Amino acid sequence: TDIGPGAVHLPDWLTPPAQLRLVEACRRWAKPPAGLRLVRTPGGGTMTARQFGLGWHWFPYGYAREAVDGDGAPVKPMPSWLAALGRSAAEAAGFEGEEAYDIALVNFYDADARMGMHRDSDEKSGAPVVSLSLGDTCVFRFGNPRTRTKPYTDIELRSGDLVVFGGPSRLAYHGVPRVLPGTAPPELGLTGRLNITLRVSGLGE
Ligand code: MD5
Ligand code: FE
Repeated sequence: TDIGPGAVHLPDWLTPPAQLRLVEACRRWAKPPAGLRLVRTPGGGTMTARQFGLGWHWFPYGYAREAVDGDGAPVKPMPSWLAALGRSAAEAAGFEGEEAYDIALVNFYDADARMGMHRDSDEKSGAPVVSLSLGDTCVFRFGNPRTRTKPYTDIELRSGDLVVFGGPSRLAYHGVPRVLPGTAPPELGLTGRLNITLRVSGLGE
């Protein structure tokens, strides 16, 4: 289903076993070094969703190979199977491209976490962003490329859902106003929500 120009939502794209494998991989990657951390914003605040990266580490506002605002350790590599999953997700949504997915950013939301309206503009490539949701359902706010306010559309993203943001939606404002606690599939053993975004850095080697 299209949720906007170039934004494609494929509910239940990941099978339950595929979801479980991703959650288990996230549990390993979230450990130090360069594991899950609080993101500090330049204004002195902290984001409520915690994050880690594979391949590249995101900080406000850029990318580095080390967890520069965390423990300083080198980021874990982007596994080739995850890069391949990014490509097949983009293709499932109708996007074609030759650039390799070389970044995974994983956000963990507990019951109280949210993400304010923002644009993802630190990548040097226009390749679509692939978003995979695991665990608790959230309300995702899909905005527009001009303002962080209306018009926007709120949709629920559930465990296993894929959304691909390409074309004119690549630079749209978006956020996560809330998480619906206790809605995760029980077999994942997950309290909270994980979101994996797969991106093309455009930064080269
Ligand atoms: C999330 N993560 O659910 C979202 C999913 C982030 C972030 O926003 O920056 O880590 S990615 C949603 C996204 C990416 C690129 C473009 C658009 C949405 N969009 O145009 O709406 O944790
Ligand atoms: Fe974003």
